[in-house]
Amino acid sequence: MEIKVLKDILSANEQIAERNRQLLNSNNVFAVNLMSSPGAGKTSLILETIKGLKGENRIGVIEGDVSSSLDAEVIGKEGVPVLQINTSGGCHLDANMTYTALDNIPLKDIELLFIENVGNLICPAEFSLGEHKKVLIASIPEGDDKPFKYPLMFHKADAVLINKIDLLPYLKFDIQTFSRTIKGMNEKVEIFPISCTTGQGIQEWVSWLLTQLSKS
Ligand SMILES: Nc1nc2c(ncn2[C@@H]2O[C@H](COP(=O)(O)OP(=O)(O)OP(=O)(O)O)[C@@H](O)[C@H]2O)c(=O)[nH]1
Ligand SMILES: [Mg+2]
Repeated sequence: MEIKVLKDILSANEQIAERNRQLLNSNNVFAVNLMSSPGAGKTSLILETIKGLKGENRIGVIEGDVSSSLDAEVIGKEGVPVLQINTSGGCHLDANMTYTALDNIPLKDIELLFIENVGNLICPAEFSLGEHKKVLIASIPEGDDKPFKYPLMFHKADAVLINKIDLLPYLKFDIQTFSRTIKGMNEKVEIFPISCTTGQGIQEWVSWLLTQLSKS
């Protein structure tokens, strides 16, 4: 019985996610669902990506947090449309919250929409938002065992960014083994080692993103 309830919730979410996808497509908006554990670097990545795109693409951002509008305030300083969703305790965004946000952000002025999910490696993986790509940030301080502990997230990601590689000299993290593990779970996944602090790897990530945008 409990399994049925969960299935019903997920299938209701999937229907709204499909409506979101149609709304995004009809406005020519390409949406990226950005997921990670708290503090892995989602907001930093959005800032570095805005910088890397050099004003050549029309960007919008939806910020999901349990509480506060701190991230939206930081992004707002870049002069791009930004909307904060507070989940009031909820540990992930869902398609319905995203639908409300899409109704309140100027889609006509946006071609690339980042949706920063709530910092959490478990629940966001279950709930589609209607995005075109799921991007996961894993960071060096979290350790290289996370694909074993949170497999669904790694299984569903279209791209995994390994952030904070500037910290590799100080922490134990084997990038080659980590990458091999993820590829073993999800052979189509793209992997980019990056540092939002030094800018290393950001250009490669931005190139991939622009290729996905041009294919959409
Ligand atoms: N050393 C280092 N620190 C980084 C890097 N990227 C982000 N940080 C720092 O990590 C902390 C968290 O970064 P955020 O971008 O706020 O992370 P987040 O995933 O958006 O965090 P939440 O929204 O709270 O889940 C900040 O202090 C950043 O300055 C990096 O590449 N290297
Ligand atoms: Mg953030």
